[in-house]
Amino acid sequence: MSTNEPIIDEAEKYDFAAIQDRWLGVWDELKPFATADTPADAPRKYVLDMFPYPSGDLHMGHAEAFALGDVMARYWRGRGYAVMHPIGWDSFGLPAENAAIKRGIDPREWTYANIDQQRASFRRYAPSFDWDREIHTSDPEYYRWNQWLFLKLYEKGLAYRKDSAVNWCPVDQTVLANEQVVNGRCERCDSLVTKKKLNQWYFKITDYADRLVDDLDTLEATWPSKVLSMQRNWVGRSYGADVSFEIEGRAEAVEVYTTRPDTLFGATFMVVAPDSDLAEELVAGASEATRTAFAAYLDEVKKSNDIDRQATDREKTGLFIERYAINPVNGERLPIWVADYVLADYGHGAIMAVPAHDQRDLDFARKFDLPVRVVVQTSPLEGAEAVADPAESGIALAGEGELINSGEFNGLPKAEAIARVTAQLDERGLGHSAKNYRLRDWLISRQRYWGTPIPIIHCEACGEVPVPEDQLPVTLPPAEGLDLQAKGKSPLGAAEDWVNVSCPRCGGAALRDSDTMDTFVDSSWYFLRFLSANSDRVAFDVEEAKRWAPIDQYVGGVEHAILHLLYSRFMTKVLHDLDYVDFVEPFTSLLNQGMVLMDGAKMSKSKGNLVEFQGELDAYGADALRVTLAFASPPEDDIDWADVSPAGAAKFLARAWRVAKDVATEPGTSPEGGDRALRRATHQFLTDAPGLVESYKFNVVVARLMELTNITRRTIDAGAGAADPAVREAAETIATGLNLFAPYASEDMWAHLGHPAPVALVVWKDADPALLVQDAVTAVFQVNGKVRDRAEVATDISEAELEALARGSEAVQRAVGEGEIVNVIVRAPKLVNIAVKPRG
Ligand code: ANZ
Ligand code: ZN
Repeated sequence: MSTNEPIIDEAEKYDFAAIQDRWLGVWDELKPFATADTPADAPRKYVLDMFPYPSGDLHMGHAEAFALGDVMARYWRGRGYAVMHPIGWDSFGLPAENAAIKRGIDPREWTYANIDQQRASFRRYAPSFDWDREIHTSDPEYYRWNQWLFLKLYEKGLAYRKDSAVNWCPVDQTVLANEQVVNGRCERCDSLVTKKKLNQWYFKITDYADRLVDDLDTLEATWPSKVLSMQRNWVGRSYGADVSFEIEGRAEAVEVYTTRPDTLFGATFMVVAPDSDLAEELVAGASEATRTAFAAYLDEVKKSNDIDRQATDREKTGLFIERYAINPVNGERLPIWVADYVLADYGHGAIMAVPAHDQRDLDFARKFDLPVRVVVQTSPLEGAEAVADPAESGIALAGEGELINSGEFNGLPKAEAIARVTAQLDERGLGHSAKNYRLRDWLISRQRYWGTPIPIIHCEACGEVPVPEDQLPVTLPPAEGLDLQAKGKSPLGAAEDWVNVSCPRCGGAALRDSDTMDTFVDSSWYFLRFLSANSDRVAFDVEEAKRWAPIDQYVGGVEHAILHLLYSRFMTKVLHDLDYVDFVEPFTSLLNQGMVLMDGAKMSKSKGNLVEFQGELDAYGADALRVTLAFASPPEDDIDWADVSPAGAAKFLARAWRVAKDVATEPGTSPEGGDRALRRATHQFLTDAPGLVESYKFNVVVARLMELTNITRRTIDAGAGAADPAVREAAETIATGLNLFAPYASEDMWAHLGHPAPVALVVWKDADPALLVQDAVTAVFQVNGKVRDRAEVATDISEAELEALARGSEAVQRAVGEGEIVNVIVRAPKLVNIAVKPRG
């Protein structure tokens, strides 16, 4: 598919490589996108692409994402805005470390070499970045502020340490956040994740759970609805009630959380999470045989993860532990079981089981022969005569209906029953309404080298002591001599000189915390660092944040729909509460671009369908690549590289470029009096393009530019030709419009049109609505030379159309009457004469 031949046009040579060479140096000098001197009162937009991870050179996925983000950045400049469009690298993280281990080099070397390569590729690809704001999260100048942020959260009680059973990847030898466990496997290396008890650092994101859900309402119109629901589901807020159950032989009642207090009369047993403290306590009072069986069961349970445990299609396992709970509404004795489908750290780690109305409880009841009692009368399934008994059918009745077998509550519909049962429990002191969240606190500590050191010192006398702010950054020690693969402990712990310090509080011997931060901390606030990228005084300037933030347009892959966005939203809210920013949501609009596929599949080296970014860039040039990506489909859709034509895009660019080259009028020539039809086409583009860009219909904008180019070419080839002032107006409009997609060709066009660079900062011409009106003339319809009717018609009306209009006129038809039409003369657009002779 690749060819290294330049694109040759018959008449003129459009040589993308020469054009690239011509402008790169000029732009380096001009720095058109620097934002340092933006006037204080300028209208502003902040356009940001999710920053890349330096895993090698840029790939086609980057090519697409950055081309699309650049459309928005360039568009807003064309609309007269000062635009912040920075770039940096998310350069800490495991892959660098693993690559370094494999090659026996320092992770720094690998990381910064990749950054250099990506930077060089970016320069050629020419997104409109403000290069003066480049950041790398692995620079001490950056991660120093991660540490600062950590200390702010620590002061507020939002960063804390606790012992907990964490997800442990046995291959990567590190802790994983719940978010990084996919179907029970490590997100990175795909090995089965196990549980391990460790002392870990957490950020208290659960304090923000409600706001993380509620504030999504403000993004309803500007974020993809899929992302909004992924965010909502991740927080997983549910409403229900906490209900107290007395336990025989125990002083204190046990609380369970249920979203269905209306089904309380249908509870037939209780289930406790086997790995909870409660299970351990209750089982202590059971027989020795049961205690032994429980210990064996617990061992098994510890091997599986939360996701598998909750899978509905999983064979249910469990154990009766010889204890009983009392149902608070009817005094019934409910046997207590332990089973792994109940999780220790959700709700209260214990449930009331209602097998008739909850599928997992039903599966469990059927397996262990426990009673099933229907208490909500649901309607039969479509086509069925009656509701099947769940004990028989194995299908729990989850639907709506009225209560039965529920004493005084019989006859109430579900919603009302939930309210009434809860109110009554409340009155009797046996329950109250409650909320629950799936969201857990954010585990941020990692036992790895290549990350931000946690700025805490552990002193035997003083405990946890924060590193004083003026001693930041706590820089990473050199990797040399450290065992980066230290099993189950932090490599940093072995850096003797680094880890042994004196306590900032008492001066005694103390140890640095040897964990590093999850790299999602780095990316949770980087968009603010860009605003003061070079400051060694502040993480970001509060005034700059007021001026530029929040981000007006965020562009990136849907693979970040949950974690990165959730953490950024959390950090923004924290910074808001600490008075550093005056907004609560960081990204006002979000665009998720699709993927670039090859032959219907995700590209990968192993599949042999990898299209190399550099190869395409060499073959077709940056402009053709960018036009191809924008033109292929709406940005949210996937693009199959097998179906697109960068060569076709290059031809279009050559055509547009030659139009500009052919223009024969001087810069500043007034378009007045130019070809009306061309002027109309130009102003129609200027009218429609803003709405199209702002609704992300980039492919349509490219199509419209192609159309305008063709009309302009036709006008040059006919009539007044290249000297028609409307041709200049059209060519200038094409150049400024094309700049969104093809920075080089448009710059060259602009130069051929006699203007100085950069075209990217030229504000688009205003559309003139008066020019949109089609030119009209009055046509006269005659019958035997006598005027019978008139009509307003377009100047370019065809003869057939005009004749049809005349024949359709009622006045003409009346004049023709019963006569025979013998001749019709049509002079478009002004006249139709119908000759008629009487019949007979
Ligand atoms: C009785 C009941 C009857 C329930 C019914 C549901 C349907 P969400 O919506 O996800 O919050 N549950 C509570 N704690 C649990 C735990 N630690 N492990 C596993 N399951 C737990 O789910 C709340 C429901 O999940 C609760 O409502 C409880 O089952 C179960 F027809 O109580 B329900
Ligand atoms: Zn101390």
